Amino acid sequence: MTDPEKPVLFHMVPSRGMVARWMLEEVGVPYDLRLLDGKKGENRAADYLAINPMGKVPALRHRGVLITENPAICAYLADAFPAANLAPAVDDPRRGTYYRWLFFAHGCVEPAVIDKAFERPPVQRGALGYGTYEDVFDTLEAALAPGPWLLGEHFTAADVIVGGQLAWGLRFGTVEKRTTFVEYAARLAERPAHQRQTALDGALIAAAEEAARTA
Ligand SMILES: N[C@@H](CCC(=O)N[C@@H](CS)C(=O)NCC(=O)O)C(=O)O
Repeated sequence: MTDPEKPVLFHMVPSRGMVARWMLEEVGVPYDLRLLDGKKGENRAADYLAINPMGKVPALRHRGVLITENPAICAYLADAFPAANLAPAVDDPRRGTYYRWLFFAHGCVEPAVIDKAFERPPVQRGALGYGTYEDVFDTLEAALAPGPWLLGEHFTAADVIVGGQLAWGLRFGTVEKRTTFVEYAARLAERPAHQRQTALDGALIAAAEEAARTA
């Protein structure tokens, strides 16, 4: 019998699910993992499509509800487990700043980074939600410059999402190695929850590589 109070993460490695898992580690509650093998097409099999018709990970099930989209998962977890203090209270004016960066992450940073990675030709600045790549990263740099986190001293779910995207971009060369970004990523990497997630997912990646080698 599964406990509806225990979050279940539908996950693959490597994937954006690693950011959701980092968030679960920040929250610090027990969770179950359903690991899918993308190489075997498990995320496109009927039983998973019944869970998420997009065939994408991450997906989170909690209290009988399914949540997809990384920022939604992170924001949901912050609210569902308020003791972890990963979001400003609903009546705190800084909730506005928090929403701003959560949505900026998905609406601006993610498409800018992906367009860059796949060398998609630029379209009109006015028509593109994120404007230009430079606008996105200049804006983010200014927001991160005071530090240590997007909301100053308060580390929130917005840092998990933005930080996850920046770390990916720095690693794969789609985000410029500006000092502000590099130092922010280094601070994030020092977080115990981030280190736990990296070790746990690193072990899964190593096991998958070993299985592929010996297959
Ligand atoms: N908009 C989704 C994107 C999720 C996504 O694209 N996940 C990739 C892994 S990084 C995936 O599941 N790919 C497998 C596929 O589409 O078949 C989110 O932010 O959570």
